[in-house]
Amino acid sequence: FPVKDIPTKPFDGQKPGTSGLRKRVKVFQQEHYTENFIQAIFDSIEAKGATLVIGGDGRFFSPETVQTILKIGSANGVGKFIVGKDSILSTPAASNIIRKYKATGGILLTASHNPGGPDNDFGIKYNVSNGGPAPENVTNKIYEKTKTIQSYKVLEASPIDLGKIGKFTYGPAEVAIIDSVADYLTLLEDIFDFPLIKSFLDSHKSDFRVLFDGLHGVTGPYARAILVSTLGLPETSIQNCVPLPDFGGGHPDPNLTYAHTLVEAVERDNIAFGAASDGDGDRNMIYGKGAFVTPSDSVAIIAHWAEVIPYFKKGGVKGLARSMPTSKAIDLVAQKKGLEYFEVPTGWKFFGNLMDAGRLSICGEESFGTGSDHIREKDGLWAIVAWLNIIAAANAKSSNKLIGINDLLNEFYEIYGRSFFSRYDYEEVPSDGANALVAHLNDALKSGSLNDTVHTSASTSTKFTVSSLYDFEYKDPIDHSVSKNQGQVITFSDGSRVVFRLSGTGSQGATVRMYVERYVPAKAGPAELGKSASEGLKGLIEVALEISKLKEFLGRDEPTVIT
Ligand code: VG1
Ligand code: CO
Repeated sequence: FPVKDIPTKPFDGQKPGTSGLRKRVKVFQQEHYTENFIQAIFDSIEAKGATLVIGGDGRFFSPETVQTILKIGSANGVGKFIVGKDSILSTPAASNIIRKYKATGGILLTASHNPGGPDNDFGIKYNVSNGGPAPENVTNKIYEKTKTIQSYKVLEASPIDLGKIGKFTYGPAEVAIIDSVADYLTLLEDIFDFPLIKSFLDSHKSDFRVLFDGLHGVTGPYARAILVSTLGLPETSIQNCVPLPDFGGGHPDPNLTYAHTLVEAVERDNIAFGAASDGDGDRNMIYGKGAFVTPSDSVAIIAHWAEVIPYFKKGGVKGLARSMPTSKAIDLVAQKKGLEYFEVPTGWKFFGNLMDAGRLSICGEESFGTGSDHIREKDGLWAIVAWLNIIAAANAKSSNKLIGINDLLNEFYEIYGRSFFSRYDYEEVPSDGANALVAHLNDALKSGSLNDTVHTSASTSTKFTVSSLYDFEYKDPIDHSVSKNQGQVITFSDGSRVVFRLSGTGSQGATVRMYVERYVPAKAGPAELGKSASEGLKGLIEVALEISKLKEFLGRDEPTVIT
């Protein structure tokens, strides 16, 4: 088979971030840019005879990139490609397929929740054989290769029709185009109590209506198969469920700001259970009429109720975990249940080793990411069906009044207390300002100048005393690898906490994230526990902004997004 060596030169900045390489589409469209990065992946793995899964969120530039991967991959000796029809595989579905068919790894074409289309973002991410994002030793290797690349290999073959399911030959390789949804549906049916959920939904057609919003990302076909075809909900229970290459011009991020199509419909139509997912299907938001579930609470509540989910009932819950900035609600569940629990850096790749070692079952991130060891990615629809399963089970236990989202939240707070949590994002700020903010906090860390200082909130008069300031560092308990500089943490004597971190998924400028958490014990009572997050955190946020001098450094009065 004719293989050509194409000469090229390295591009700067092909360093994978929190979740792969993400740049503007225009950057990927430069001659050799995408090819270089793909060759660097093949230079970093055992490509000869490999089986590779390919799919993504269907965003603009995906079909072209699938063909590029087929050409370069087969020239590098890949034996088999398993490709989602029309280049579509949600991130969790891809993780499942890598595991189920024992593939060497997978290449996911996604920039997740970032907007798509010719003027927006594209991304390429490599996942390893456990189905999870490549760990840092692999992504560092890929990056090193991109710095010295001199040529890439291509096989001259005509493009494959990605719209036809079946097995095809492609030079020396085999290409299997598969149904994007079928394996994932089977997976969820094995995990959850679908008959229980269905009978609950059937008997509450008018007082427990469901609405899922795909935000025109990849999850539309998955949600239709699960909610409509399997659980028997009406067509009207899903919206924006046709995947579009530009997500209909929207920002496919399931939070109160960007998922406004869901929020509005839920409020207008009195929907008891609303949910949304992001572009590539790994994030989720649970939002019913008058009820918003903070992701940090969501994972903790799923852990609290785990026994009603057949998968955990059968296999048990081995351990719990969260990313560092995520609130500590799940820690309290672990303590109560006597389970091991972990705090890892931001990004799903850090959970994989713990799961593979049989020490972690349920975990989550504050950034609308929830999941378990059924795969090695966070899983939006898994979390949504988990909530339906829990609500159905809670209602099966009590025959009196309908139990909804808010009842589960309140019950949880009464048992464990409440961790008020919020995140402020300052997007695309000048890198200089962001670096100066980090340096300012580092100075305080080194000199100890903030230790024991007392700060009073002007509006609430609450006093906060700094108890420590540190830079989060993680040593993986399994492979002992160390990840440094994962965020600066300020703790206060009342147990409150503020974290500052630079985003690793942006495609332009710098994005600063400020995370605030304040714990209120159960004994504080319903009035205190039932406050809104912004009320509960008002004083702490003022103090955090003052201590960090964030507004001065970033030149921004208000964050771009509050979640
Ligand atoms: C963000 C989130 C992080 C998440 C990551 C990937 O990263 O904060 O929690 O794991 O996105 O999610 P960062 O570095 O920008 O803070 V996804 O849905 O983009 O795969
Ligand atoms: Co995502």
